[in-house]
Amino acid sequence: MNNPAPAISPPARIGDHKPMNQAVLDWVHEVELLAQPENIFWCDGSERENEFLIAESLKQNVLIKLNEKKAPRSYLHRSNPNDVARVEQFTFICTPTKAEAGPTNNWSEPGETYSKLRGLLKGAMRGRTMFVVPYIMGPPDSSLTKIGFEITDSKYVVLSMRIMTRMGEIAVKRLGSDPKAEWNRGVHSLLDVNPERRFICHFPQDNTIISVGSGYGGNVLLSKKCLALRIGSYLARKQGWLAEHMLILGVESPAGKKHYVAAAFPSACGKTNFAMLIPPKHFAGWNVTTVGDDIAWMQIRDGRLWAVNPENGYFGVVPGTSCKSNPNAMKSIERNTLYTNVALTDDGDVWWEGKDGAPPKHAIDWRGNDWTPDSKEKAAHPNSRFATPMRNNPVLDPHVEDGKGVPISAIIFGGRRSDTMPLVFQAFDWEHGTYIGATMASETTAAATGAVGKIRRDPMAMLPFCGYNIGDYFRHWLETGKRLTNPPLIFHVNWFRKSADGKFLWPGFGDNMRVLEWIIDRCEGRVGAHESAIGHIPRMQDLDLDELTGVTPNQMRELLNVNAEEWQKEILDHAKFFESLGGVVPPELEKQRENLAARFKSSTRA
Ligand code: GTP
Ligand code: SPV
Ligand code: MN
Repeated sequence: MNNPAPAISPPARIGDHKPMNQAVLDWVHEVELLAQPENIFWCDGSERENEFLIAESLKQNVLIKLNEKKAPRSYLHRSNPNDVARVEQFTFICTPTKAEAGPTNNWSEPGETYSKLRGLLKGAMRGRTMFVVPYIMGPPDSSLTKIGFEITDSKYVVLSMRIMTRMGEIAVKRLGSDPKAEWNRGVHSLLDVNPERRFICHFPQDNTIISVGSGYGGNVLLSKKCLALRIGSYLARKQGWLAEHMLILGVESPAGKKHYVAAAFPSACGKTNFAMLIPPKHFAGWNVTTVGDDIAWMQIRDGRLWAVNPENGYFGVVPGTSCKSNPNAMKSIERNTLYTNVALTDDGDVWWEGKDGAPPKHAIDWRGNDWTPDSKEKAAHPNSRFATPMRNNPVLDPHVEDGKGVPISAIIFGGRRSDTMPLVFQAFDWEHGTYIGATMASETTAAATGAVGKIRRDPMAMLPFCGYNIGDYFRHWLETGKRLTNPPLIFHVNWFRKSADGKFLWPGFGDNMRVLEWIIDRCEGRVGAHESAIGHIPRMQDLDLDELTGVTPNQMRELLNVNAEEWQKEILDHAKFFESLGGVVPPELEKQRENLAARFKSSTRA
């Protein structure tokens, strides 16, 4: 459990890698005076340091070593049961005015928030080691790449940051000694891991993040949602680029033509799986490669959008991962993997619901209790995760380190919708695509605390991650479109439509290649579609459905159907959502809704 562990004393030369930059030194000193740690550990990201920290973590029960034969160099961490997911209700954007944070964010006044956090951090690291973790987000030679420093009192955070970011010496070198250089300040303390003292606060104007009271994932790996998305989106608007909650994949046709696609699905809605897709047998010669599985930073060059993955590893949902659903993920997590909140088998291996083979007769569940197949509780937490280096991925794209990024041919939005949304449709143009993204909705998942399965609007899958006013974010999308002479085509997909008896209509996973092929063919202008009120939809004959099993022609019609009644409700709900944002939505998008409603009227008349 990530309860506070005592300070550690490293051997000489480990933990003394101080940067030259006076601004960093001053800031670390300031936090030291406040938090009063027993000692300071300056990380360099070396193998030697990593081995030392793993050994300490094993001694202090922060990690459990897994069976070296079954899961080489892999470890299990159990987080506090009160701390197993992102906490949106405790996440704040602290801009000078509430209007800058906008209607979708929790806002709190920066001055008051700093004082409250200072109060909580006062003496918080007494008896503990304070780690300073330098890291960069993005390939080393990208102009988009950002530098961050995270101070933390959690070894689990340090070990995870080493997987998830390019950590250590590389960041210190890149920063250099210029006291005015741009870098992100991140302060994290576990405190006493109590939800009553759990706050994830962002100060975009100061490029600062302070996170207290949690030891889990997106709350504490400050590189990820906090920097790469919340602060990132704020910087992106200011600097004219896009920071998005999107996977990036490469897809190569048998003829050898390659496209890159970025896709925004909300948390636990299929990004990692789509990014590692293995095409079905029928698609021999097609190849899908992964650039990123969660976050895309995109800039305009030559009138096109070019994307880089700022991360260095995958923090993926474990349950449901199997050799059937995602063989590439299974290969990626065979070794060097840090698991959080999965079950431990009696032979020191990991197990979770949905893993291949029969469940173990006995295991220790994610809380550390005995578990058998008869137990009522799940063995692995539904939001249990793996952290694994992206270099483990057998289908890692060769351009993942390319600083100029990969050119994006298509952007896909998608969500978990049991009705209304067809399998796939294409926007008429960028502005219409922006509307589709702005109004997308999805069922909530276990990735955040709170109810699961509740439909909510989640614009561009960024509802929990947009670090400024959502109206300005929509405006930024519209303006970006105007600067693109060769914009990506925009699509919407739904792998999760259900039949009347509550079963998924679409097999998903590898078979999503059938939809991806149509998308690529649309980009190349060589496949047809039906022009419906909501956009271009493939007719049955436009999709390659050969050798598709388990979907009847009737089910296929249902998957592609636009039900006018459901869409009347949907459009009303778009209107309600825009209204709830209190007047920040750009008029172009209001107009898009009117056009959509009008297209339905004229199609029923026709
Ligand atoms: P975050 O890491 O939270 O951002 O999640 P993600 O968007 O990367 O989602 P991920 O790929 O991990 O999938 C989440 C859940 O959706 C898993 O339980 C998957 O098994 C399931 N899933 C993914 N793709 C499909 C699909 O095509 N069809 C169905 N039915 N389920 C899917
Ligand atoms: C998400 O919730 O979208 C995640 C997991 O990718 S976390 O890093 O915890 O935010
Ligand atoms: Mn995510």
